[in-house]
Amino acid sequence: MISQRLEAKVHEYQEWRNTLRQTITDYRDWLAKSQYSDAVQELRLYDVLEMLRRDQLVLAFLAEFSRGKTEMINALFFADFNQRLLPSEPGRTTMCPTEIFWDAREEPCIKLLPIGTRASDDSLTYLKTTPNAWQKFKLNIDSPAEMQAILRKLIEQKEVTQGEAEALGLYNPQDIGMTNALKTHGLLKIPFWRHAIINYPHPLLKSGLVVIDTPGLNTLGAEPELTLSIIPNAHAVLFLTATDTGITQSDMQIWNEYIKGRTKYKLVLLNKIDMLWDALKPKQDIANEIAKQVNVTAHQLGVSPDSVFAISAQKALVAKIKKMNPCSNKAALLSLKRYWETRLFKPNMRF
Ligand SMILES: Nc1nc2c(ncn2[C@@H]2O[C@H](COP(=O)(O)OP(=O)(O)OP(=O)(O)O)[C@@H](O)[C@H]2O)c(=O)[nH]1
Ligand SMILES: [Mg+2]
Repeated sequence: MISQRLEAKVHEYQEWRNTLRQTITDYRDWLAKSQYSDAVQELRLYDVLEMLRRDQLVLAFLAEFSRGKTEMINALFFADFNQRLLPSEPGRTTMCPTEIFWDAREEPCIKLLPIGTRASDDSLTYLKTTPNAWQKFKLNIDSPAEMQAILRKLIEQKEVTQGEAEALGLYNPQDIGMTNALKTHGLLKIPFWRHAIINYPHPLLKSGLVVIDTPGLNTLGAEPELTLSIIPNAHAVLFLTATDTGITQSDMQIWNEYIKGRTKYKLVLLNKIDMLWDALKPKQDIANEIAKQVNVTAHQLGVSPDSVFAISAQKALVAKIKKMNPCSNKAALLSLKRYWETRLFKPNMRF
C-alpha cells in the first residue's frame, strides 16, 4: 500500500518532468517559427531539454557494513520474489557499489566492472561508456533462483599479494584485518568487482528512480568518483545505523566524511529495532526505548529527531514476503514517505 503510494509519487514526478520537457519543446518550436530565436537561446534550450531527459531521482544508501542497507533495498524492491534476492548476510557482504535502475533499451541484466580496471587511469564515468570493459550477465526475472545465484557475484572476492593490492590502490596498512591476513596467509582478500549496474524493470525504477547500494567504510573510501561526485550529486542519502551497535566510531567517520556537509537531503534510518522487541517487556517500555535511541542517534549526529526513522528492514522484508501487515514498521515507513513527499519531490530545478 505504502510502496504503491510511493510509486504513484515517483510517477507523478516523472509526469511533471515530461510535461516540462514538452512545454520547453513547444516554446523552442514557437521561437524557431518566429523572429525571436537566436543560436545562443536555442543552445540553452537544447541543454535544458537534455538535462531533463537525463534527469533521474537518485537515492544512495550509505552506512558501515552490516547495518542493513541491502536488506532495506530487498524489502523495497525485491520482496515480490518471495526471497532475499540481493545477498544480505551478517558481516561484510556487498563488495562493490551497486547502481540499480531501469533502462528500457536494455534487457534485465547485471553488468560488472572488474577490479583490475583500477590499475588504469580511466574514470568510472568513462568506463560506463565502454561496454567492453564490463562483464554482462542476463537476469531471468521469471526465475528468482537463477537471479539470486547470479546476484551473488556482488559478494565475490579474490586473493592477491600485497603488491597487487597496492597496484590497485587497495592496500591500507592501517586496516588490522588486512595486516593480519597478510601475516597468516601472505595474501589479502579484495573485491572481485569494482562497480555493478543492475538493470531491473521495477515500477519505481521504470519511473526514473536510481538506487545506489554501497559497501561499508573501507571500500567506500577507495573509489574517489563515488565520494566526490556520485554521492554528493544524489538527490537524497539514506544513512543507516543499527540498534545493536549504536553509533560507532566508523559510523561517525562515514557521517562526517561523506554525508554531513556534503549532501543536500539526508535522513537517518535507525535499523534493526526488532532487536529491542521483547515479549517479556510491556509494549510502552519498548516504545520508550526506541524513542530514546532515536533521540540519542539524532543528538550524536547533530540532526533533528524528526530526521531519524526507526525501522526494521528485516521484518519489513519478512512481512512483505509473508503478505503480513507490517504494523511495527508502518509508522516509520509512513513518516519516511511523508519526508519523500514533502522534501524530495518538490521540483526545485532552476534554469
Ligand atoms: N534483526 C535484524 N537484522 C537485520 C535487519 N536488517 C538487516 N539485518 C541483518 O543484518 C545483516 C546485514 O545486513 P546487510 O543488508 O547485508 O547489511 P549491509 O549494510 O548491506 O552490509 P554490507 O553489504 O556489508 O555493507 C544480515 O544478516 C541481515 O539479515 C533488521 O532490521 N533486523
Ligand atoms: Mg550490503
